[in-house]
Amino acid sequence: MSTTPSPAPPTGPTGPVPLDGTREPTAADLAGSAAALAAGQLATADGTPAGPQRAAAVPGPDRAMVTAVPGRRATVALGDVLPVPASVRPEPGADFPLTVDTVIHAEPAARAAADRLATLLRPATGLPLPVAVAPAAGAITLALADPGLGPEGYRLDVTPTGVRLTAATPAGLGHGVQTLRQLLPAGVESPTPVDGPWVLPGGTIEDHPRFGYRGAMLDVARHFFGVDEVLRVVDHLARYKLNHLHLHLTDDQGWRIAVESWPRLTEVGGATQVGGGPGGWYTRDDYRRIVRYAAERHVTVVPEIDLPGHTNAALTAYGRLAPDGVTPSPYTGTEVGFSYLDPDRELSYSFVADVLGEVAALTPGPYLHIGGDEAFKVPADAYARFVDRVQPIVAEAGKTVLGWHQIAPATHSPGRVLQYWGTTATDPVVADAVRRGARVVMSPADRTYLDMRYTPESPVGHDWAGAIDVRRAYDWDPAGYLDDVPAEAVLGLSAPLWTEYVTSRAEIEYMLLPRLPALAELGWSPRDTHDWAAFRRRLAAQGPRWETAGTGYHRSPEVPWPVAAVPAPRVPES
Ligand code: TNX
Repeated sequence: MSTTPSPAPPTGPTGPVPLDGTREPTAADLAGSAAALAAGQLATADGTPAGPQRAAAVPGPDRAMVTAVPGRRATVALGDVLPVPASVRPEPGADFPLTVDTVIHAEPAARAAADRLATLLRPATGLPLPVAVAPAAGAITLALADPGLGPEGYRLDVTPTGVRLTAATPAGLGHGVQTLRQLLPAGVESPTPVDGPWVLPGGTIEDHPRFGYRGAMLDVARHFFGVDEVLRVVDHLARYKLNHLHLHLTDDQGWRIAVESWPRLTEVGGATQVGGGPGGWYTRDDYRRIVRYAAERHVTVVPEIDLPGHTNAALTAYGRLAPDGVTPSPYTGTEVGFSYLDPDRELSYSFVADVLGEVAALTPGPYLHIGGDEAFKVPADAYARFVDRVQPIVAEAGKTVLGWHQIAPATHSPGRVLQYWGTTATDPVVADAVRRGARVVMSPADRTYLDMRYTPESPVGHDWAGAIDVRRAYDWDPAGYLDDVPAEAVLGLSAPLWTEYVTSRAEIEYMLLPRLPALAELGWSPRDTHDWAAFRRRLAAQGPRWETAGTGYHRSPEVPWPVAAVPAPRVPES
């Protein structure tokens, strides 16, 4: 696949956009928003202040300032959650108001989820919301108790006398916490206290995901993004109940993960990026931090070491790995398909074993992604031999193979998963691999590629798979996309964000939002809830949430966004 250079961004009025949400951002706006984030002026998606202020204290309780207003009704309908829950039974009149006296009650096993809920709700509500082990009247209770909704499911009961969230696992509780957050008005995203009303709508939600694999990919190789940027992406995933973060850690332009046995990979191979900037890489501790932060939010990190192509950065670090033995120059362009590890040399395999062994040891999740795309210089038989040797190395490292669907022709290895990024509904080679036991994660480029422009006029992005606005991202079925691949073989979907032309946190968010929630809903919600008219209305309600949190997004004309109404700061009562 060749890549198309990004045209110059359109010129236009500049100003404090996209945060006022009234027009599409220009490239300059996106840069300005990035600067604000760097200065710690905006908030992270999970509601805590960004950047240097991330660790700042949650506002303390101030009883004089916070009063329950009797008779106030919930302002969000029980079903207005994204992704839409599997089952919603509203109970009008059974709303639950949060007050200064509201306690979050959690047994020790549910404590982490309770703390997360309190952390999400305290800044905007200004309520103390203490987390207690002892049961309390009128509490929000979180309990690990199996409601029979599967490993990620949860049940939420909201009554006037208390709220109860139950799930069989901490992940289920985590998803329920995200639902609770969305049932409060948009102001809940504010990093500082604002007016509510902080009232949860009455009724019962029973919810569980359609697919077990719901992911997004961030390419940190073409442009490098630091740990804080990655954590913020995790926040966006968790909010919409996505559970896998695929990190594209290596490519021609950069090697981004420290490998102790081959230290020059990062020292030399991590030193630049597209456009010639300084690049960067994750130390082992950086990577552990990402993995831990993601795990706390029930997101599994899937590391990708792209092999045998997309390896120029590795070859610049260790010229002896280069097929012709000649150390190549660092690459800062956007072409693909020119570099490769030699499938006919033993050194290639000891290198791969060292790297995959170290990355596996740092990764608690089950998958190692071995890439496999666009190895244009490697003949098909040599390529298949290479994959046949690398797959067992992954198994020896205790992991399951994930790879781009180009690895399909290779021998089946137990559990292996193909990530389909094609744009055609028919792929006999993939269908054959599935018959031999492979399963599939769907990433069709014309639906899920978050690096594609929304429209030809978008200021950022590729266009080789066409423009993808929200409806195009939403209106398809992951289980029905590929002919001759049965629904049972489809583990789910993942949305890749390649970053040849994405250079900042603001640009990441502009590309993610609002397509990420569209894809998240495809991954989570039952097929029979699929309804563009209802979806676009629920999606529209996310706009004020992003604006309140200081998160930029594409104001797609396909979505009936409300007129921007960022809540005013609360005026303390005298
Ligand atoms: C194809 S999708 C690629 C990447 C590019 C992307 C740009 C895939 C497995 N390979 O190398 O970054 O297109 O959209």
